[in-house]
Amino acid sequence: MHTSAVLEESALLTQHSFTAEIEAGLLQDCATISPKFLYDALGSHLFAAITFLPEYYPTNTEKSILAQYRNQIAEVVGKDGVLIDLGAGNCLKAASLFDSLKPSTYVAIDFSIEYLNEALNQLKSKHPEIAMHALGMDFSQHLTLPNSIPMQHRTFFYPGSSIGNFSAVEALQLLKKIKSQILDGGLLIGMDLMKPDDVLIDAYDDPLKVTAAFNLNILRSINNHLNSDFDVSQFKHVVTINHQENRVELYLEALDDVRVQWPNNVRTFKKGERIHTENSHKYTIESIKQLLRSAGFESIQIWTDAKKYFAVIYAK
Ligand code: AVI
Repeated sequence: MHTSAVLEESALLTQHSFTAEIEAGLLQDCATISPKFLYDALGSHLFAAITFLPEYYPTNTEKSILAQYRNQIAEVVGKDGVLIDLGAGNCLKAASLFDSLKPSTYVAIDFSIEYLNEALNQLKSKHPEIAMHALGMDFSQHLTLPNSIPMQHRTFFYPGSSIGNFSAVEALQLLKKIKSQILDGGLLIGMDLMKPDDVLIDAYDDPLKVTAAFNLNILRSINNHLNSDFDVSQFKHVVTINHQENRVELYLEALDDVRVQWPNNVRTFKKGERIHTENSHKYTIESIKQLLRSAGFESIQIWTDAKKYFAVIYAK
């Protein structure tokens, strides 16, 4: 079969499995939508906007930790390696490490390939000395890198506490998968720490309502995948803190009785009924160590900020 036909067929299979996954989530008593569907082209731009909000402390705090400890980090990571950016988005975080880590190869992986290509094209012209590859991949399902990417000196970069958007079981599985792809390299990961509720609420329900737009946009993303007729104006963004599970939870709540249909199916939501769209887990230094050790990492180095809001970890 011709390569483009193979790609088209695999895109169709992926679309088919997405449709099944979305339908199953919507038809549950407590409807859920996987947070990966937040990141369509607009959603990726909205998330990038969130990272500029003063209330959204993770990005700036992580940035300041990476800057403050850049020499120590460069020492443990080493130079001339392969930097593999999981959930690369606009690639800006990884790019900020290029000067100190001097990677020979940069592999940017993200769910949204269109957005990734846009970002990477700009970066290529600025850093012609680095071989760059963009991979559109749901790495939570499969983390298989092309054979052309060397096994030696790999550093997986997983910033922003994106690991926190997975359940404990999924996070452990993903970390084990990453560990299995590392020979002599390591994992540089950002993880968000537990903190007072008001700081979390401000960060996830910001006054400019950018996070609300980001969350509501998932319904348009679902309309595109499922051919459904969600109307974003019939839902509102809701944030709660689950202290038992140490996480922020995002929902979309029906403002009235709502009927949503798509080919061969229908779901009604009573006024006040919620769709669960995201969990964002928060950690302690101890829970970080435990999680990474369970995934098989033996050496764990942790850097935090003065307020202990966020942690950057290098694990081998
Ligand atoms: C990508 N991820 C780590 C973000 C978070 O903080 O959990 C997603 C996000 N959701 C709302 N605001 C940001």
